[in-house]
Amino acid sequence: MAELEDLYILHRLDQATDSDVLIANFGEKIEVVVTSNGVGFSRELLDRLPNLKLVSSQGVGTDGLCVEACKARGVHVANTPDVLNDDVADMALMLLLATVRRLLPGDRWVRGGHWVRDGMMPLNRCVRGKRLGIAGLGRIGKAIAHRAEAFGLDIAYYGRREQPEVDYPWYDDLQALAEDVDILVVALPGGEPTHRLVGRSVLEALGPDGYLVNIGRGSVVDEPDLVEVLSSGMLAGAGLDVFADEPNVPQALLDMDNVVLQPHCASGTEETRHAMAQLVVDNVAAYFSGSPLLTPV
Ligand code: 8YV
Repeated sequence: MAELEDLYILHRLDQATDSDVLIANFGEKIEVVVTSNGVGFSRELLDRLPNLKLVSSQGVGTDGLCVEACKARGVHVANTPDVLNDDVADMALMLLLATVRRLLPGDRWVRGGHWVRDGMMPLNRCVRGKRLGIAGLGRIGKAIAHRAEAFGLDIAYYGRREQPEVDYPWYDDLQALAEDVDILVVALPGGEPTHRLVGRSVLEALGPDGYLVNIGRGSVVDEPDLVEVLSSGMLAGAGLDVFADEPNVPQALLDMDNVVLQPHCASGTEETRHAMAQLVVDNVAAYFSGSPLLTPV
């Protein structure tokens, strides 16, 4: 924000007491919009900014942005890929290990005095040798696979296309992948093509000894189905950083001991959020200097 404030005339929609008045007064002047995928950029707002040239958005996801409508009008869109791959992949492995090895119940066992009163806590499950399915082997999916190899997991992936340079087995059918693996990590983007792709049939295919980890988008998982399979013991556990209706998480998930929850913070380290913010600003600078965007969508 300091860099933007220094270099440009900003009209802050996020601070406006009346956003309609702000848009009515300045809408015609706006050349660049800075936003995040979480805040989003709607078709409605696009229609009110007749001279817009660029939307520079923080986040790799573009499901909150009206990308097609922008492109149709010749408005460029930039996002912030790559700089967050490592943090998001770390979160995936952290959730996977925390869920399967029951990190939080272990922590509570110590704090609650059970160790002293009841002795060792019940045994949990081993990660090494388990089969891991990665739904979405993009840049983040590959960073997850790289880490998972070090933990001795046996990897396969689901995606629309086979990647010939990748050695892991490819599945074009998510349910078939779920049938063959013990743990499914969702690293798919949000949006219409992936909406509720992970529903009851996929979750049941993972089975009562199976685990789900989601660091992609909450919209990819059918959340009521997930609650049902977890409640009925048809799935062993889940590690979730993203949800269908953030920041609201179903009470049933909050009450479950076999679920690890995070507040959509996989990229939420100071270093990575700084790198993402810098990329947002650098894309704006590239536009104003007439250079190609660094990370166009
Ligand atoms: C951010 C994300 O938390 O990059 C993404 O798509 O989901 C996260 O890194 C989100 O963009 C909010 O800024």
